[in-house]
Amino acid sequence: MDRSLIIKTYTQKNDFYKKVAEKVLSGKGLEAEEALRLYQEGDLYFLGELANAVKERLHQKRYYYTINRHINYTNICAIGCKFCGYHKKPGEKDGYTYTIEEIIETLKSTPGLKEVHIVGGLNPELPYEYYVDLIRKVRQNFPSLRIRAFTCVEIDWLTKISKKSVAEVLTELKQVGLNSLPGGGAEVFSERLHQELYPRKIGYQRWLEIAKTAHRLGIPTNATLLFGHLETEEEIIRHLFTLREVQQETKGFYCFIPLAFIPKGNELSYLTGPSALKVLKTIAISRIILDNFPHIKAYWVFLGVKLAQVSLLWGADHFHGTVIEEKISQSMKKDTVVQLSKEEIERLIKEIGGNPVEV
Ligand code: V47
Ligand code: SF4
Repeated sequence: MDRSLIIKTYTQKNDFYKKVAEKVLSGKGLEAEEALRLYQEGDLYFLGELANAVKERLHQKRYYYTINRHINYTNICAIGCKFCGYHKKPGEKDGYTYTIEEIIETLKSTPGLKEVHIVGGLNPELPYEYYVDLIRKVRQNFPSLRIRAFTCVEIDWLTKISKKSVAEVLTELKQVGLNSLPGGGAEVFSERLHQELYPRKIGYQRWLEIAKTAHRLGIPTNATLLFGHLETEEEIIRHLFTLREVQQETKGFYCFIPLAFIPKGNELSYLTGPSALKVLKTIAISRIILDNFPHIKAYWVFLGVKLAQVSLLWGADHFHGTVIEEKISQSMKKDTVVQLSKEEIERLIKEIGGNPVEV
């Protein structure tokens, strides 16, 4: 079926669908109440077609991926979020920290790398110099590698251990070679959930303040949403509209990554995690609301390869990358694939009618 006919069929029988389709297709933003109703009541296919229309307006049939590798430099974390199965408390068995030399050796053993994604826990034993030296040495050894490192949560931690300001820390990291920040640690922009699930981590006001400072200094950042646990639909929509407003102001966000909660190995393991339907609707509503974000990422490591592939038809345009060794999900899903080849990613994209673009 011609996909534009799907929208036509829906809008003919429903005034609400007609109104939102007109707004979304003409590039006018939805009101928060309209977006919430669309997310709550909108049919899965209708949401998918609208999101795909936004995606095609921005990228046509192009779908992006990169040859990348994750380095989770330490799993020791003083914070302990309830949803995290990755961290170990300081002093606990099975805690690890990589030396900078080990990290350089690991990167040398991965040919063809375009990007490295470096994140870790908040380890009280690591001095500020470790972080700066890590970026400096990675840059010295790999002059053209894109270094995406340290979430806003880690940047806040660095300000505390160095007694420097956010701008000072970011400027120093940029000077030694940092290119951008990953989007982790945003969780859900809700004070209720902050208190309930991660009270020792920075709240969303601080997370946004750090992201805005990075943008002002010419450092692009990503943004995430952790969904499928105890959040409400209203909280998801508020999170998305908050990001949309900040992006209007700074234009510094590059990619939005809706992270599907994995209910394993953590204090919320009694939950089921989001259904495939919830995942697709969340990716679609993200693409519709965040039409000022360049990219929506299908993070296959958390979604699973099959659902990530389908989500490329529901508004996502970025398949993240080849990944290799991602310990956050490995700690929760022991059987997860943590590496895809360039050829596999290209095949998955071509199978849904897309043109793969390596970035
Ligand atoms: O901030 C923790 C989340 C994030 C769980 O910027 C969990 O390109 C699901 O942010 N189930 C880290 N999620 C990962 C992250 C990320 C991943 C890929 C790409 C990018 C990017 C960023 O993982 C944490 C937290 O929100 N997380 N525990 C869990 N049980
Ligand atoms: Fe620590 Fe990050 Fe895990 Fe929270 S999500 S416990 S901050 S490693």
